[in-house]
Amino acid sequence: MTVPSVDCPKDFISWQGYCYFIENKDLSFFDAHENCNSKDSELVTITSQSQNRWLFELLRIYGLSRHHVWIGLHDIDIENTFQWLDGTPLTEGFFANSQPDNSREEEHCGMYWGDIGSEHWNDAPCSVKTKSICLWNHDRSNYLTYTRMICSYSYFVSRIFAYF
Ligand SMILES: [Ca+2]
Repeated sequence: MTVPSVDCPKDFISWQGYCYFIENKDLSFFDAHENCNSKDSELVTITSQSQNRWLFELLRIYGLSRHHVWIGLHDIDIENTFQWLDGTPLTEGFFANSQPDNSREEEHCGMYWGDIGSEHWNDAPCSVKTKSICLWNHDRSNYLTYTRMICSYSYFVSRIFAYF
């Protein structure tokens, strides 16, 4: 497969034309989102099983296969309708068999599930402080996408404060 070459920012890892950053600090989903934004990036959007497996292998290399790791997935707007922070709807999810379960009706954010140590996901309370993965917004010229991110960000902030 031919993929476009890309020069990643410092500390980002290149794969298939995209750049990823593993954040080792323990942050809530919202703080992880802000932390990614401070690096011109967003919590990661995952759109294929190959990408999902590669990211989990990366976590394993970093010694994080048994840690929870935030990805950019949430169902804050509509319960059990998951979407990515960049506004992309979830088309193919890789949740663990028992998930998402919205336990205690307070789980609205998506993560690699450290409990099971595989590439499968769990929905968890957004307030959990744990690791995260950022995906660099290398297409800064796409004004429409960027504007949509800012709009959804404002909405996201207003919603998240309603929860906490
Ligand atoms: Ca869950």
